Amino acid sequence: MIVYTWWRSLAAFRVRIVLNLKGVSAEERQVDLRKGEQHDPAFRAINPQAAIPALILDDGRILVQSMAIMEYFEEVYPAPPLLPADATERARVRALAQMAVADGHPLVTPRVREYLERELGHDEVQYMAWSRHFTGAALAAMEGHLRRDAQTGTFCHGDQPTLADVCLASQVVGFSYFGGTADAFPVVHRIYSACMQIDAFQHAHPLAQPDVPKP
Ligand SMILES: N[C@@H](CCC(=O)N[C@@H](CS)C(=O)NCC(=O)O)C(=O)O
Repeated sequence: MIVYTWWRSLAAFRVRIVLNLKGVSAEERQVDLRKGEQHDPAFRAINPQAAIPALILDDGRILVQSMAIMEYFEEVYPAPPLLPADATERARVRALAQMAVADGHPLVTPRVREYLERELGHDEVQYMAWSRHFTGAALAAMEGHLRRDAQTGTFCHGDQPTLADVCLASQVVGFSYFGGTADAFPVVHRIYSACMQIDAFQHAHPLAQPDVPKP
């Protein structure tokens, strides 16, 4: 199995966490988004969307989109479960996950940055403000639900990590990229701290990756 990843990618971070939680190993291939390697024809043949993560299974089939990949691992490697058994509870976990994956993260990807800068003339300061705003808005939404709901425990849903925690962790790290700190969101912050006690999360963290630029 081959996973296309890059140290700073939030979507790849999510997939790394799930691989670690499930105890599944995959060969990692780096796609440097800063260098635009996602646009290389060889990579576009793997993912025509020009985005990571992408996963090549041992039989050659290709999976893309972090949620689809994570749910694939959940189905194929059920232990430990990252989704609740009950359908209504699963919907809650998926909803929390999507606040990060579907609503927050897509607005701060390199392709959005390129458009803002090239087409709309935004500068670095404006881009950072945009990204902080939308990343924070997703965290604020998660905070509201986590604070209100009785199912919130040590983690987003009870006392074991689920896909909601994986996505929360990626969103918190994304917020830090843009100068935000999760202590503005106390429940999110508490849950993020609990996640980061777990090796699977720690080892997947962007700053723990071998391709992180040396200072
Ligand atoms: N919704 C997708 C997002 C994938 C995505 O946009 N990945 C970013 C890195 S975190 C990327 O490769 N972006 C390339 C670009 O924007 O040019 C997922 O969750 O997998």
